[in-house]
Amino acid sequence: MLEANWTGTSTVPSRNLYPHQWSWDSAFIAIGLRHISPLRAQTELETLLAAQWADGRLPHIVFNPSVPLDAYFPSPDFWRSSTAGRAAGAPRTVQTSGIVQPPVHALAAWLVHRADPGLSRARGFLARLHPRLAAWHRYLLHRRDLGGAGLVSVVHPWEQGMDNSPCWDAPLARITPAPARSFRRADLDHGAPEDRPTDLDYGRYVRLAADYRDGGYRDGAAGEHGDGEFAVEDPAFNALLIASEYALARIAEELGAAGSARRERAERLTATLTERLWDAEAGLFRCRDLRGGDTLVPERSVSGLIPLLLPALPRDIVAALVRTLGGPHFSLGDRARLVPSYDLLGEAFDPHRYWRGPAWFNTSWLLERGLRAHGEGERADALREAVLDLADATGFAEYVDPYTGAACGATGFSWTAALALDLHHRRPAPRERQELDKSP
Ligand code: 9WN
Repeated sequence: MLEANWTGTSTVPSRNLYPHQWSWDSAFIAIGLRHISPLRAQTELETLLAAQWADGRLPHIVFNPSVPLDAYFPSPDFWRSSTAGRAAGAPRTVQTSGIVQPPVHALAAWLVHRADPGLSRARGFLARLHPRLAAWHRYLLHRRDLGGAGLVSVVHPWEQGMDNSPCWDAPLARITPAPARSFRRADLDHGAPEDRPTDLDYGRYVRLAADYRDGGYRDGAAGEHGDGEFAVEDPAFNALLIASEYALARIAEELGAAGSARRERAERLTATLTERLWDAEAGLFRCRDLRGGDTLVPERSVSGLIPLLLPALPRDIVAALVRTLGGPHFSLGDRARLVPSYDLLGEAFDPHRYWRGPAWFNTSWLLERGLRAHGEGERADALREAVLDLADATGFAEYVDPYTGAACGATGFSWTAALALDLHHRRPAPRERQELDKSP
């Protein structure tokens, strides 16, 4: 499947629905590819990073010029990166979007390096990527600290990656939608309308992206507040940045430089994340809506569990997150087969609609890692096996109904295949498994 989705320099998330290169998809894809072709995994990340803007931003889509313009909306002629993004340093030769996606890349680069350090050193993989990854983190930490407290804000729901989450309902309600006749959606050619975002939400996505573009993709200068109408501090986005800061520390050390400043920053950011987004009563992290009176969004999303990844999280928070994961709102190991994207008891819950309840494989992969990192081996094993079973049973579906495991969205979805491959390779060998099964 990854072979079928490979274009020669990168992997499309899905042949029909997403025919270009996506930023966080490529990071997850590289994490799987490293087990079968470390060279291809390195190339995947190199292709993405070659489209980086001079201000450090890593665009969420890198367009393939041989794909027809109407195959995906918003297409290159909407983003107009090389003209509208000129002042922000958009590349001239490749067309990209102007927004970003979660920074999983340094983590991916480190894991890819570890799969074949000899090849990586011989090709100068980390030496070439390190300055670009450092600039990417600098962009986020300096240009996107819109709340002024140290955390990064997303300025569009597509940036956070869970596009249609109920967490965006309140912040999006303030945005005047672009008129429906001013654009044509391409996603409905391939996806069922009842599974995809509504036209009204699409109109708002388009308005936000067009306003950002028309402002030259400018962000608030350091220390100033950006003036966009949508600015949210999201727990998963920031947790992934922190996890990638730890990875950058190890990358720096591998290259003979010091990593301690990055590790300290990762710890400081973990403390800030906890101060600003932790909700002890609910037992999970919340989104902070900067333009909505700087308040916490009262929705429970899988995003609020992802900080479980972080090694410096206080023990009581780890314990609370593990309880929330298995409790009535997410019900992992009980009613839910994989981690639902949104609160099973939430008013907006829908088992099939995009990011409003169904389970995605990347979030379960991240939580598997988090559980394992905090000594929850049995729960991590059970989640790993559930990911492997459902990836296989659904033909590598984009996402699944959290209760039944039925396939939804695209089939042949690259990160599902890649992350299943990664978990498969990290499974203990059969004899070790038998020993474990026998142990009391
Ligand atoms: C917009 C590619 C991307 C994923 C996102 C997922 C979806 C795009 C869309 O597909 O977003 O970027 O058109 O809905 O929500 O997480 O990266 O797989």
